[in-house]
Amino acid sequence: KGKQVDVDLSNCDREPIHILGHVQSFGCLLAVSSDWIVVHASTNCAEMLGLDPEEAIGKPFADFFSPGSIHDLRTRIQALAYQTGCARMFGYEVFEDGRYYNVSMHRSDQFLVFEFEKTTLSSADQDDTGLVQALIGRVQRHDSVEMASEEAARAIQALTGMDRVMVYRFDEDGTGTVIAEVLKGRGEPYLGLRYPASDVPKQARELYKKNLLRIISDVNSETYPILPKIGPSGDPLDLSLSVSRAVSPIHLEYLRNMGVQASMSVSIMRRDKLWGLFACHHHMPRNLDYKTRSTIELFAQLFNYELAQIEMAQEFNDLDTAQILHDKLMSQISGGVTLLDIFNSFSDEIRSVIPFDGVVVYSGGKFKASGMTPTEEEFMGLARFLNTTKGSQVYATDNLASRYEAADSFEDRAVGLLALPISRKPRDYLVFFRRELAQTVTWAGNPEKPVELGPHGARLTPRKSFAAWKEVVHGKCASWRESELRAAETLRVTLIEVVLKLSDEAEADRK
Ligand code: BLA
Repeated sequence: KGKQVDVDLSNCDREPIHILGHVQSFGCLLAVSSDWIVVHASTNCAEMLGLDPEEAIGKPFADFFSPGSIHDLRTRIQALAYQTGCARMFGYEVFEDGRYYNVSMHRSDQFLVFEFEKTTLSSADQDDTGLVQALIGRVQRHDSVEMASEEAARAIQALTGMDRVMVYRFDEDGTGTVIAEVLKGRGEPYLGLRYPASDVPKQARELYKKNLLRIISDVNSETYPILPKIGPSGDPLDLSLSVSRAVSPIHLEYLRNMGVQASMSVSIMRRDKLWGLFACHHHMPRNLDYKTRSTIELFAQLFNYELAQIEMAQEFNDLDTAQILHDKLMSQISGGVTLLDIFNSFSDEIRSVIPFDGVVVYSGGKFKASGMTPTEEEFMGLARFLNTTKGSQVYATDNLASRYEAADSFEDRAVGLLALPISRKPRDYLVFFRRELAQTVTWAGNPEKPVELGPHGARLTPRKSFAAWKEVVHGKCASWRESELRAAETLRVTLIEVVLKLSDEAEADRK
C-alpha cells in the first residue's frame, strides 16, 4: 500500500490517489467487515442517511438497516463474488420511507463497500437503452478512428450535456493527444494538442483501467472524510473501485486553473489496455445521476468494440496495401528501369502506409532525394554511420542526433529516420525522414487568461502542459510505430527482390 507522500509537480505519479480517504459531496460511504459490522463511514452519512458515523462504527449493519434492505443488498453483492467491479441499484427505497437512493456496492480487500447517492424515482424509471442504440448506430457509420471518435464525443455530449467533450488518446509512452473535440459555446479548442504523460499520471491510468468512470461534480465543493482514517488492519480504506472517491488536489487545481467546475472522464479500453479517455468539462457544477453515468459507461463499452473493429480493419488494410505494393513493384520491373524510377511512382503509396516528410534513395552510388532530407554531402556521412548498423534489418530512430551527432548541424531539420538497407555490399539504402514532432503540432486558438491560478501556478493548465510536452520532445520526431516498422521490413524484403531481379535482367541483357 502506498504511504501518504508530499506531492509536487515532479512526482505526480507517486500520489496515492486510491487512499486519499475522502468522498465527494454527492455520495456517502459505508464499509462493513465480512460479518457485516460497520468498519468505516464517511462523515456525510449523517446528512445523507441520517446515520451518525461515529455511532455506527463498530455496530452491526442490521442496527441501521431493515432485514428487507439487507436481503436486497446482500443478494446483489453476492453476484459479485467472483467478479470485480460494482453492483448497482437505482432508485432504491433503502429505509422504506419515501427516500430513494442509487446504491453502488463493491469489495475492497476484506470489506464490502456501500455508496449511497440521493435520487428520485423518476430517474430510476427512465430507460436509456433506445438512446444508446441510436447513438452507437451513428458511430458505426464511420470507418476512421477520428470520425468515429468525434461522433462518440457528440453522443457523450448528448448524454451528459457537458460543455466540452474530448477524446484523449494515449500513446505508448503515456503522452496523450486530443483527437476529437465537441465544444458548446466559446472556449479555447484543445483539438490536436499533445500533453505529457504526467498530466494523467501512471497510477491514475492504472486506476482508470479498473474503474471506468469518474465524475468530479464540483471542484470547489467540500469533501467528507471517511472515519476512521486507518482501519483495523492498519491500512486506510482502498477506494480504487469507489464511485464517490474524492480526487487528487493537484488535479482539482488543474481543473480550477482551466476555469472548469465539473469534470467527468470515461475510460476507453482496447483489450486490457487503456486506449484513451472521454474527457468532459463543464463550466458549472454538474452532477449526473448514477443511472445516467452507468448508461454512459455502457455506451463507452460499446464504443470500445467499434474502435477495435475500425483498428483491425485498418491493420488488415495496411497488410493488403503492403501486398499490393509488393505485387505492383515486382510486375513493373523490366529492362532499363532503375530503383529510382520505381520509387518515384510508388512514393505516395508507401507514404500512406509509412508517413514521412522526406525520402532518399541511394543506390549504385546514385543519390536521389525528395522532401525534407539531408543534402547529398550530409547523407554520405550519414550512410557511413548507417553502415555500422545491422545490414539485415531496418534501422529506426526518432532522435537521430542522439545517435549520430553530425545530424545536429544538418541544414534541413529532419530529426528522425527509418533506413532500409536494400543490398549488402556496397550498401544501398532507402531512407525515410521525419521532421520534428513539436513543429508539426501547433497551439490552436488564442491564449486565454486562466481565471485565477492556484498555488502550483500556470504549470497546471493545458497550455503550460503543452509547452512542457514540447520541451520534452524537442529534437524528436513522431515515433515509428510497430506497424510501420513491420511494413518497412516487408518493403525491404520486396526491394531486395527487386534489386536482385534488376541485376539478373541487367546480366541477361549483357549476354
Ligand atoms: C487526472 N488528468 C486527469 C484526468 C484528465 C487529466 C482528463 C482524469 C480526471 C478527470 O476526469 O478530470 C488531464 N485534462 C487532462 C488534459 C487535458 C484535460 C491533459 O482537459 C487537456 C485538455 N496533472 C498534471 C500534473 C499532475 C497531475 C502535472 O497536469 C501531477 C503533479 C495529476 N491528473 C493528476 C492526477 C489525476 C489526474 C493525480 C487523477 C485524479 C484522480 O482520479 O484522483
